[in-house]
Amino acid sequence: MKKSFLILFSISFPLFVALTYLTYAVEQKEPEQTIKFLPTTIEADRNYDGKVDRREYYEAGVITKTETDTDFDGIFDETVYFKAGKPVKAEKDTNRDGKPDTWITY
Ligand SMILES: [Ca+2]
Ligand SMILES: [Ca+2]
Repeated sequence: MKKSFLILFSISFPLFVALTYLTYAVEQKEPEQTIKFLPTTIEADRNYDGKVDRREYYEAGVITKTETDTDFDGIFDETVYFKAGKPVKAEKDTNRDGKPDTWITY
């Protein structure tokens, strides 16, 4: 009786230790990290003519600036600046001379 107990113990104890370790190892596994891809620039062709007419710039996922070709002539004529994701200032070229002539402060 004593011998069989010893044999049973010598088999079961290492098994118990191994299972305990495996359980611990599984519980200690790092949680899956969410991989985020944050854009730095987004370009858009809003009138589907094959030319980019809007660019949005981001830092750490927060918009910082937009450039827009509002009349689709191939020249960007409006720039909006953002702070903490909100527009703070805009410049527009309304007379098509390539220079801003209208400024908006939000
Ligand atoms: Ca376009
Ligand atoms: Ca334009």
